[in-house]
Amino acid sequence: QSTLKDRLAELIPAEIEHVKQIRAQHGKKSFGPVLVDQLYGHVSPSSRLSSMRGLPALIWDGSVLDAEEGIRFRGKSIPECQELLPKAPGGSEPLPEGLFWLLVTGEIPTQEQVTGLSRDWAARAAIPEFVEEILDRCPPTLHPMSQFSLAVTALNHDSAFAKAYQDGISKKDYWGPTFEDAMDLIAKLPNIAGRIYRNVFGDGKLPAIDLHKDYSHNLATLFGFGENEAFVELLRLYITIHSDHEGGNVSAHTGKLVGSALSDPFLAFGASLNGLAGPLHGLANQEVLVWLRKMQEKIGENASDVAVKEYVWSTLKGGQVVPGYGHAVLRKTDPRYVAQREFALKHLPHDPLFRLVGQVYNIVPNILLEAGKAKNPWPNVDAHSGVLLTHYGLTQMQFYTVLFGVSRAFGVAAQLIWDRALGAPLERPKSYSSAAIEKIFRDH
Ligand code: NMX
Ligand code: MLT
Repeated sequence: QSTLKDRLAELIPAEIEHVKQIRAQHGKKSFGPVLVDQLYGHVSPSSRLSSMRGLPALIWDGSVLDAEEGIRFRGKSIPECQELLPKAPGGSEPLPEGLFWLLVTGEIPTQEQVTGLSRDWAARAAIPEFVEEILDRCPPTLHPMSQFSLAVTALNHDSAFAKAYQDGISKKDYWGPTFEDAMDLIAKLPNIAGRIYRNVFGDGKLPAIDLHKDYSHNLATLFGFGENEAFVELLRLYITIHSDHEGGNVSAHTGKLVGSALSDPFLAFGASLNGLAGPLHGLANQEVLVWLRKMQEKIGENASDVAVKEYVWSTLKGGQVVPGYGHAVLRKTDPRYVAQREFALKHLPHDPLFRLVGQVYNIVPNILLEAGKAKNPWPNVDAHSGVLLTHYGLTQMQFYTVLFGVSRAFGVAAQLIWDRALGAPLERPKSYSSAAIEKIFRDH
């Protein structure tokens, strides 16, 4: 059985040649015009082209997002991944270990290869004592995402890449220690996330990682839900669908940008987490639950459609966004929302909060269309995730984005490995002053 690193070593030379070929054939071809509006971002409600929206600027083979169809991981849709990727014994959701193998190699792994990854990550899971101390000293009032980012950044202390760079590693070998750091990063996140959860919401005591269990099972155990097989299955699905969303989203792009300075994967992913912590990106999963709870407080638990409509309008009239709705790229209901809805229909069809989410789904898109601003009135991944976690007892909504972060590490780590393997250079787009724009176009 080849390990992931052996398989990568086989794939990299061919991919370097492949990229050379593409560049020789198409390297000097234009990819279309860039409008001045795209540089400014927010211009005016009537001629609005958001910041760099749609600007072709990045290469990432791991996943591609189609505005109508949603995400495909190495060409595979979410239902295809659910069907093809290996599962836990007795389980029906894909193991995220398999998704990582797919993101890195483009290949569906065998059950043995996936078990090998589970074992490898469990063996690497311990975090340094000083990182435990950093977390233990954080006030419980510090947002879990800030704690998460602090701890991930601190893992840079033991970075194989940073050390190899100091020791004078050759460029062509960068990917090796990057791979080791990427594996360590993913492996150590459960202990970090578990510690934050137990410190902020529990008694600070943490069970040990089981070397024979899969990643999601260990993660669930660290939160105290390891005995609940349905919750473990939810985590498997959750991590898989949140792992990657092509290269341009804030967290993935930030990781790539920071990694391009040859900052190691811990520093790069720490930066990703800071982007994910924003309410227009990953924090939206927390915001959805906060918004739903406020709605329930205001209009009661079994409110009429009319009352829900009024509440949605009051959100918009208050100059706020409806969290969980809209997307920078998608123009249809997010297939990640659909996958979670199907999970809910199978496991918790009568949950009252799930029914509220369904009611909101029937109401919000029409209101956003009527309001006329949002380019996409449909729900995104965050509209659904918190309801599932709440159902199983993980009710602490401030923690939800940490779970998104654990998942997003899979995509960012895979991308960092390939960026170093393909010799991706320092990212440095050009910025212009308004005076320069006026000068360039004076005679046009
Ligand atoms: N509620 C109210 N207004 C909205 C919404 C919404 N859900 N979505 C977009 N708009 C507004 C947006 O604020 C903008 O208004 P203005 O011109 O006054 O600035 C206008 O519609 C046009 O925005 P778009 O071009 O449709 O959206 P953009 O690509 O700039 O932003 C999001 C995309 C996702 C940031 C935006 O849809 C949003 O704020 N959604 C709510 C927050 C959310 O769910 N974020 C999670 C995204 C997924 N993720 O996990 O990262
Ligand atoms: C994501 O998963 O990163 C979000 O849907 C945001 C995006 O794709 O821009």
